[in-house]
Amino acid sequence: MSKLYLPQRGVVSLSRRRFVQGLAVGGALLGLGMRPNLSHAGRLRTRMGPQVLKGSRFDLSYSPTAVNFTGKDRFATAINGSVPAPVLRWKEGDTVTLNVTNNLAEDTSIHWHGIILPSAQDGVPNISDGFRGIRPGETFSYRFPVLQNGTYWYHSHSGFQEQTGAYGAIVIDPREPEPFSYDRDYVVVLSDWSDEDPNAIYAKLKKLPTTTTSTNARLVRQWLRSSKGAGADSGPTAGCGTRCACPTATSRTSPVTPTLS
Ligand SMILES: [Cu+2]
Repeated sequence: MSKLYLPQRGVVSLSRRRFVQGLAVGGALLGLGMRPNLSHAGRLRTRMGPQVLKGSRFDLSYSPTAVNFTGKDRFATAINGSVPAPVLRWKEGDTVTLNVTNNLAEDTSIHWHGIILPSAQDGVPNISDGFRGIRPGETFSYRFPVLQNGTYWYHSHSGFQEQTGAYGAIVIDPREPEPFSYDRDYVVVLSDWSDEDPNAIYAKLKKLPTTTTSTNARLVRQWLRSSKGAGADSGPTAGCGTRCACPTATSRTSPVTPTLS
């Protein structure tokens, strides 16, 4: 289910009606795949998209939060009760402090995607210098200078927490004012949602025959054969897209871009 978020205007998507319906969810939420720590469980707080938090000190907290995007009650991994997580607005040249509290029943983390920072602050458990993740009940303080400007995002780097809602946008205002004027600044976050346990989805992905090297190699050979007759501009998608005569590709529900991985 695709969702489009405009933080200052609310949720705009095909699922809007159901999303808004879902915000009224409460009460019994049983049989869910995420096994949330119910003592910290909350309800999705934002009706109008995520909050925008501004400044140099931020308090972020993870908690399982009741959502209903599709008509089914589920738990998401929310940050400050919000999916997507709050938009963080930083200023180039500032030093930011981000206190991240873990109210989940499992370890968590935040990775600052695309941000130039010391390795110890990068937030990838067991890869970032000395960072082992944030244990349940703990608060970890990230602190680093903001050396760039632009639009980025942040997300959990633990388990499937990102897939279940733990992601948000970062907007870094430049040190010098922009050389153009505008009336309003919008941040668009695109994501998708499945009611299915992401572990179950992952297990199935690993079993799809298309993920095997031999199948991919066969697709590449088919594409090479078909692209010979289709002209030099044909790429893999053009060769195996919706109008492709390739029997393997036409039996699929979406265009296939063969990769050897
Ligand atoms: Cu990332």
